[in-house]
Amino acid sequence: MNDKQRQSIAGKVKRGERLSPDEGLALCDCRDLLWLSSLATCVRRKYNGNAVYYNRNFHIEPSNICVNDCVFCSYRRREGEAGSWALSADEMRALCEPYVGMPVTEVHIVGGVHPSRDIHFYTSLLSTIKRTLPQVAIKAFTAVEIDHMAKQAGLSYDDTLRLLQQHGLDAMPGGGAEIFDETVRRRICPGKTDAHTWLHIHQTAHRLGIRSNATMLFGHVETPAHRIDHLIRLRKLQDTTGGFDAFIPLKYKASNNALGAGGEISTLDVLRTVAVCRLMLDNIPHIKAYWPMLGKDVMQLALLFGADDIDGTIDDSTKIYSMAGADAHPTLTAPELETIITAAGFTPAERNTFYKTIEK
Ligand code: V47
Ligand code: SF4
Repeated sequence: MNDKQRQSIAGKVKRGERLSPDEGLALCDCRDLLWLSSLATCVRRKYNGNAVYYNRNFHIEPSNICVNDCVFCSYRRREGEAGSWALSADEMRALCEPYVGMPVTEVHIVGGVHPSRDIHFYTSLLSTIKRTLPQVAIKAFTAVEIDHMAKQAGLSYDDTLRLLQQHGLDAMPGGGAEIFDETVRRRICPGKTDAHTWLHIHQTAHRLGIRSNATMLFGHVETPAHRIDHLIRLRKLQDTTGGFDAFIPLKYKASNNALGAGGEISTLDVLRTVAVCRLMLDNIPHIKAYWPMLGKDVMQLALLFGADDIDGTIDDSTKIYSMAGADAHPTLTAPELETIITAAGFTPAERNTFYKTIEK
C-alpha cells in the first residue's frame, strides 16, 4: 500500500466513511499492524467507547451426528459411529438444571444437522428449556440447522422461524456462514446450505425480530478476495435489516480434520483479519473475539485490533473447537474475564444476549 492510499483510508475511517472492496483488499495486504490496530481501535471506540463486553452463558450441543460432510469439521460423526452423541430432550433439560437461580443470561445451542430429528423435537426442546430457565435467552440453531428443519417439515423459512420463535427462540448464532464464495464452499463444505440461503434465512429472522450473529471461517483455502467478498455480502444485508448484533471471525483449527494438512495461520494474520473485519463491517456494532477458539492470549490481543466482545463463561460446555485442537476444557469465570479485559486497558461490561449492560 502506498502512502497516498494509506492517507486516503485513514481519512475515510476517521470521517466514518465506508471503505471499498479494493481498500479492504489493500488492508489484507498491510504489514503495518500497529497502524491497522489504531484504525480498528478508532472504529471500535466510535461504537463501544472503552467497553469490552462479556456474558454469562453455557452451551448445549444436542448432537454431533450430521448429514453434512464439511471438510474442516473435526466434530461430525455418522449415526452409530464411535464418538457420536445425541442427547435426548430430557438430558438437555438436566444440563440446564444446575443453572436454575444462577446469574447466567444465555444458553447457546448449536449442533450437527441430525438426519431424523424434526422441527417438533426442536420446538419441544425450546419449550422445555424455557420452562426450566425462563429468564435465560435462548440463542439457538444456525441457518444450516434451520434450513434442514424447514425442508424436512415442508415449511417456509418464515413459518419455521415463527414456530421456533413461538416456542422460545430469542436469537440465532452466526455459524454456518464459513466463506460465502461458491467455489470455496464447494471445496470445504459441499452440500451445505448455500450462501444465498444462509443470508435469506438471517434476513427472514431479522424481519421477524429475531436478532442474529454472523461468522466467517478463515485461514484455510480462501484468499483475501474471498474474505472481502464475504464481508461485503454481510455488510449489504446489514444495510437493509440492521439485524446483526455481532460478527465473529473464526480461525480455522486444523487438528483431526481432512482439511488439516495446510496447518493454521499465524497470530499476526489472525489479528490483521480481526482489524480488517472491524474496518469493513462499518454497520455491525460488535466484533467478537471468541476465546475458546482463539485461546486466551490471542483473544486479549484481538481487543487491540477492534474486537469489543469476548463472549462468555462457556463453562466447559462446548466440544466443536476442542475436537479441532483448541483448549480441551474451555471455562473462565466472570471475574477472570473481567481481569483479562482490564489488563488490556478496557472497561469490562457484562451484557445480555442483546448487548444490554447488566448493572451490578
Ligand atoms: O459454522 C467448525 C466453525 C461454527 C471448525 O453466534 C470451526 O455467538 C474453526 O456457530 N476450526 C459453529 N472453526 C460455531 C458457531 C459460533 C461460535 C461462536 C459464537 C457464535 C455466536 C457462533 O464453527 C461453524 C464453523 O465455521 N468450525 N469446525 C474448525 N475446525
Ligand atoms: Fe455438520 Fe456443522 Fe460439522 Fe458441517 S461444521 S459437518 S454442518 S457439524
